[in-house]
Amino acid sequence: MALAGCCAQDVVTPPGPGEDAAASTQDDARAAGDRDAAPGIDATNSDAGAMFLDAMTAMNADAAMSSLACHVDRFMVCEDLEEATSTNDEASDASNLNASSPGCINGDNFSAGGFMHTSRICPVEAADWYSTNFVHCDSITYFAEYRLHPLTPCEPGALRLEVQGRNCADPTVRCTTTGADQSIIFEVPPGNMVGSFKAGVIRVATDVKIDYELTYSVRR
Ligand SMILES: [Ca+2]
Ligand SMILES: [Ca+2]
Repeated sequence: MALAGCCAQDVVTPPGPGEDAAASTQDDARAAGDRDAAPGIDATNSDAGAMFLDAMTAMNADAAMSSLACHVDRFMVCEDLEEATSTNDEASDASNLNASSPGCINGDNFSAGGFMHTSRICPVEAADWYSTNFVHCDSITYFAEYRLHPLTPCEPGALRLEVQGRNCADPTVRCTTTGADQSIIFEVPPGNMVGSFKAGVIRVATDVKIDYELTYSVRR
């Protein structure tokens, strides 16, 4: 017969010489079983394969993450000279960092300025908080910006930059993330007071030691 491939099984063929109906039925059943079994086995292998690949991907991701220089043994010595005698883990204990310009020294006499500070987060620290004095202008709105740049290779999000009282959802505040770098820029409206901003470098990942640069600047 010239039938082959997909359509052969659909043709009812009378038992030929030496064959009987029962044998044909067994063959058909076995063939049907094979047809049913094959996709089932394939699907199982496929699921197992996908799970295996997922597991390998996760393991590779974990391995890649733990191989980053920031991940350390938390019991290892981690020197932080800035906190040798007192900690700055909470906003109330913030280290003071003075900018080269606090905004408007008087009236609307604005000058741009800032600082760059290099420091370290150790595995046992919750955060590093810094306070910076500022002065409002009489009628000028200016911008203040904190930028966090990790110097130690680490996954994005291992640290979080925060400025007390400034909410990223506020239209006068803009928070951006570029790779591991974070920035918070916000408006400083006209006013008649002297105050201080408090910025925190918060440790999010566990068992990390990260050197970083915190940059502050004011501009119009
Ligand atoms: Ca520190
Ligand atoms: Ca600290």
